Amino acid sequence: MRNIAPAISPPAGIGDRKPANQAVLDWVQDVAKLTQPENIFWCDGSDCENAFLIEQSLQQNVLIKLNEKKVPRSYLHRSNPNDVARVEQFTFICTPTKEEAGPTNNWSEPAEMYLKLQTMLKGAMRGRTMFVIPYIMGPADSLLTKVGFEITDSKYVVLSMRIMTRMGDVAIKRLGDDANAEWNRGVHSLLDVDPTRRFICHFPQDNAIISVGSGYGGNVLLSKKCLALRIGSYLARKQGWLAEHMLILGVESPEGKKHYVAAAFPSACGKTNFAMLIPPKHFAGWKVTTVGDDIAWMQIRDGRLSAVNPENGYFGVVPGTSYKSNPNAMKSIEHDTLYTNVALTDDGDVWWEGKDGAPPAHAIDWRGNDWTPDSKEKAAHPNSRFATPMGNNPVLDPDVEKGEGVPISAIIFGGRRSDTMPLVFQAFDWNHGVYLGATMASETTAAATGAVGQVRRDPMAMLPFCGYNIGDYFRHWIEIGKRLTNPPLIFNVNWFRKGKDRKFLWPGFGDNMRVLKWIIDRCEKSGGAVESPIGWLPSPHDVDLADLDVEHKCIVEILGIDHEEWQKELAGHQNFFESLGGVVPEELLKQREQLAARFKQ
Ligand code: GTP
Ligand code: SPV
Ligand code: MN
Repeated sequence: MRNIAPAISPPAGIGDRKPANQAVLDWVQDVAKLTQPENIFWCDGSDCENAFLIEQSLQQNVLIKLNEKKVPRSYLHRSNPNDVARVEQFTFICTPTKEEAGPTNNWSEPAEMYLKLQTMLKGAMRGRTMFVIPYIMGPADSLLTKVGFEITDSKYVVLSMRIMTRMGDVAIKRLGDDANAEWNRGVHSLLDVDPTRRFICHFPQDNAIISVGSGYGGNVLLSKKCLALRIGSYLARKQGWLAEHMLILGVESPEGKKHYVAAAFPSACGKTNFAMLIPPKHFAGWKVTTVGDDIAWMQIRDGRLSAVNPENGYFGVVPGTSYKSNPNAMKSIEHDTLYTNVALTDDGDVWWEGKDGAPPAHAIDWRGNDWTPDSKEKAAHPNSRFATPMGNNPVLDPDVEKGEGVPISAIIFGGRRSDTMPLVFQAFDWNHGVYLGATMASETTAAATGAVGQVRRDPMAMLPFCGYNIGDYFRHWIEIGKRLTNPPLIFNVNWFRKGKDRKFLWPGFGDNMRVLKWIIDRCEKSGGAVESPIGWLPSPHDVDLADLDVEHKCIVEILGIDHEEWQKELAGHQNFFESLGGVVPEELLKQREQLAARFKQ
């Protein structure tokens, strides 16, 4: 079956980097005893190991080599068509009590789930190679950095983890040989890629993850959503820091004054694009740099929030990426990139909906079928992705490896809302900002299986990623605020509001710089705003709109609020809080009352 390849036998010197740590060796033996692989391949992350695995993947049709001239050292992978996105309904937080997992997570009793998974994993790697991947999340010299080991029977996972994490010797060295050292245990097996036997399970109290039945992205790169967000958020609460679904960007003025901003937008709602934006011509001398595009780990330093990106690469949405929308992403994925589920042109190039230029007259679509511009099906899957090392990014921030992180001046929350939410507004204070995050909503996207375009509450863009009780998570945010003497200002943005013609009112992408500039002005105490029931709103002359080809009435519409829509929104907040069954902190309930009262004034 596709993507499930037989065992490989590496030559001497490859696949034999066994760590010295006895706890790791014992765990690997236990998993091998259960899954019965043909052999064990100990990864070291080296170039020759990578070259060998790519060679094997090409032979076994796990990868297709792309045209070396057009996209050097790059490959295409096609996942099983039943396996193209995260599966939230099969994602579990298996804490000792259901209360710890809370009202927004699927929960199962840990012993029960371990037993069920062990039954599925019994003999699951027969005839296959079991890979052991050592990796760290976070810069090599950061106190926040975590060690993980992922066992997998997928070469695609190994090749992706080498891009997405700092993998190999750096992790083995960091772990050392103390058998009591803290590290994350991740087990992944494709099984038979059957959606009815697909489970992504977290055991935060054991720092363990087990993922079966999938070969796709966030389900199987256990470093990412599973460790850096779900287990990460659980550890963060215990240890007094924050693990968030946020990009981190640097923004430097022509005078050389630099701020860092973190922004939480739900899946496929614009983090990668915002993190790499190129300011419009009018903003000559302004520069945006990327620290991270998906995950931020933030700790308190000198009374401020300080953020690191735990990842080493970007697993980004491909469709819609072009030289017009995101030139820095295009340059990042021109070489040394692993593509998943895009279309393949007849000359060995990649193609997707929204790429620059005319569509090819013929291509092979993401499923492997013939495709022409007349086809009804999309050539690339809407959740097709690139995995590319952050070193490819032309605007990578120089402080991305800094262990202490970068100081955060502003936090931005934002969703995909065709109505109600204005382009940007500012919270009155920290707790009001926490309320904005807690009540965020967004239209669902192809990043998770299920209906697309349905508005749902997605607090802090963490609904699918919070590894514990969402009420405790809100409480944790409030407590962090109390410890900050110099807290970031908190904002809300919406790039996706539509007019009566159902078209986006705001051009987005590079023009989001105009909003970012207002946010920076507010941080610098120089930006104007008017007080409104929902927070500080810029009036049209507070935002730099020079050279922007948008009608004034659209600007007024997108910067404004409609009181009728907001009455519905308020009811939505109340319904959401009630649906959580009494876990919402008093402070946030009070925020809701105050918001409602401000509308009545
Ligand atoms: P994940 O990787 O799933 O967490 O997503 P992300 O938040 O990084 O989303 P990404 O930046 O990849 O954007 C997802 C989709 O939104 C793409 O199709 C983009 O083209 C589109 N998009 C991003 N920014 C904007 C914007 O400012 N305006 C509009 N209209 N679309 C945007
Ligand atoms: C997301 O869905 O938020 C992603 C993609 O970043 S995945 O890694 O597949 O979860
Ligand atoms: Mn994401």
